[in-house]
Amino acid sequence: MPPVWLMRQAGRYLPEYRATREKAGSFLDLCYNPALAEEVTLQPIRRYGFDAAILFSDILVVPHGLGQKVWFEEGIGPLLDPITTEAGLAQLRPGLQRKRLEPVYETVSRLSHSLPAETALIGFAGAPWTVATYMVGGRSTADQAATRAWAYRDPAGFQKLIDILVEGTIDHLLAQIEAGAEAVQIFDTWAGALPEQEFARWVIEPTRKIVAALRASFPRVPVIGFPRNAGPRYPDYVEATSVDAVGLDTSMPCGWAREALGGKVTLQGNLDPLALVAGGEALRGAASAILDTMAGVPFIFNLGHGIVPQTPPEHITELVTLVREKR
Ligand code: 1CP
Repeated sequence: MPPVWLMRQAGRYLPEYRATREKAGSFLDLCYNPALAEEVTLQPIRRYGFDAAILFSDILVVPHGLGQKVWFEEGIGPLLDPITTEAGLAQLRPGLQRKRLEPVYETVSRLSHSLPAETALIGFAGAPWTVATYMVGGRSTADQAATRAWAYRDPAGFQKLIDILVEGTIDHLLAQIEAGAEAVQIFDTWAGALPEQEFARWVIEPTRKIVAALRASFPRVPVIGFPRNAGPRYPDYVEATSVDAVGLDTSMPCGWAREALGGKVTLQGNLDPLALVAGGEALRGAASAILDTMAGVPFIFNLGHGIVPQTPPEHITELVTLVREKR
């Protein structure tokens, strides 16, 4: 009987999201408007009755809260004033400016009252490595080259950026939990870009520190890790970080994940977002295969990455019905 929610379940595929987004002005204005951010978090819950709501925000509010210039350009995505050397870290303030992010925590607090009692509220942050790729690259990059190059050229300098992000991320997640988040997810979208040694240093170690700090204050709040495209390194990640649950990306064979991790950690995933776009037999076949493979181990049905804007909203109704009929 798996619970179901979907990554990027609030977003541009929903007409009601597009309408609210227009009202808000810029994307960051929406993230920092508690009434409107609450509204877009609730929209997919009203439509589909998912078992969990994920806070509407973005991973890039953390660099913004650290003082970096961040803005969103229509058709491009996030843009940042890049930091590419240790000297560039002087742009940042000494710690997370909670004041700047106060509207985000107010959104969480509102949601903890407005969500139905049976709907879990998930807070989130980007993992330090993934957030660093945007801070250093200045935007979304295909291969995270500038960030990987800095990490090789000057590991001690790059470590300082990661340390700032570890502290800021702990602070940001603690504030969300204090405001009412019942679980948190750490998104490491670009984890798969790193070779083994680098993966241990820049993906596993920072995440381990974050999980340990959260657990010290809130031992019962589950932490979901999402080391996207980490492939055969998933078991090391799970073991070393001690996350409670792990999000499987689309490329991960469910049978392999079940064999390696089933029962040790809750598994979450991993329908291809494009199967959701296609709908029909492709969707039913792919979703059923996942549900059949994961039957009997702790499992949360989700996508292997986020919903894409061209997804027909009615395909999600079909998916949720299918997951629930399997119960
Ligand atoms: O114009 C719009 O409305 C912007 C689209 C959009 C949305 C809906 C962006 C810009 N961010 C979001 C919200 C968002 N982002 C959520 C809200 C909750 C939900 O899931 O419904 C979450 C959890 C995120 C997380 C996020 N932002 C990640 C990690 C997860 C992932 O998808 O890999 C990343 C990498 C970002 C950065 C980001 N924000 C937005 C864009 C276009 C990007 C760049 C993505 C890229 O590099 O391809």
